[in-house]
Amino acid sequence: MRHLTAFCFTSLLCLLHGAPAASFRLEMIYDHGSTINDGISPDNLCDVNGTLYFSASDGTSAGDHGDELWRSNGTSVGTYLVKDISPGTSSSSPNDLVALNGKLIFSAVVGTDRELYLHDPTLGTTSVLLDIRPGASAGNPANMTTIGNAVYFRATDGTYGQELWKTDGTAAGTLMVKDVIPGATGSDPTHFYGYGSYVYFLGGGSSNSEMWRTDGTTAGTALFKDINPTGNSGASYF
Ligand SMILES: [Ca+2]
Ligand SMILES: [Ca+2]
Ligand SMILES: [Ca+2]
Repeated sequence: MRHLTAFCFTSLLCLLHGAPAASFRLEMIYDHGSTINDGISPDNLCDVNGTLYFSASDGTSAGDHGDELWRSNGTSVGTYLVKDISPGTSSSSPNDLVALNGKLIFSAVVGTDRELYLHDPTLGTTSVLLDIRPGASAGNPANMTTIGNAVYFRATDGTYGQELWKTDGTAAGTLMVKDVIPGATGSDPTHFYGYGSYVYFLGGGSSNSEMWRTDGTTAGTALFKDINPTGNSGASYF
């Protein structure tokens, strides 16, 4: 059993199946290869209405797909590659997977262009939600956090630097909330946390990193507390 457990964690995708009296059964549901180093290394796990989405690599040899978006319903037959976003052995390296109203939002990279993606399980589609930084340059969306009916994150459109963005899962509803530091310098918001009617986060940029909050509007985004008036408080992990 110890051998099986170690093998599972290093080489296979495993799920814990619930059983009465708080006991669990560890079961192998997917086996990509016969050697212990031939694992798919699932990461970035995210539950969307009972389906587990994750990033994994089936290898980089001819016929493999690299690190791409996978899904599992807890069965072997229901565990498979969702889409080879970066075609062939190159990796799209899906990251920051979050669920929003039954859909999956994440970032992926093709070439050097990491952008915001949407997977719709109902339609079976996986595509760029918005090319935040138009063209081949990367918008680099990151720190995606679902709060209510929106996902908050940071990104750059190439003009305003890394600033606060949000999306409702539509292209039209994906927008920069506020250019906190006017112009090309980014305020680099992180650590989004919903509380009451607001989203609290660490923002303000590298020279004045403090506790901010937003109600999702430009006018409603402001410094909440200047904890260290002479420097960075670095307020985080709310
Ligand atoms: Ca690929
Ligand atoms: Ca782009
Ligand atoms: Ca800016």
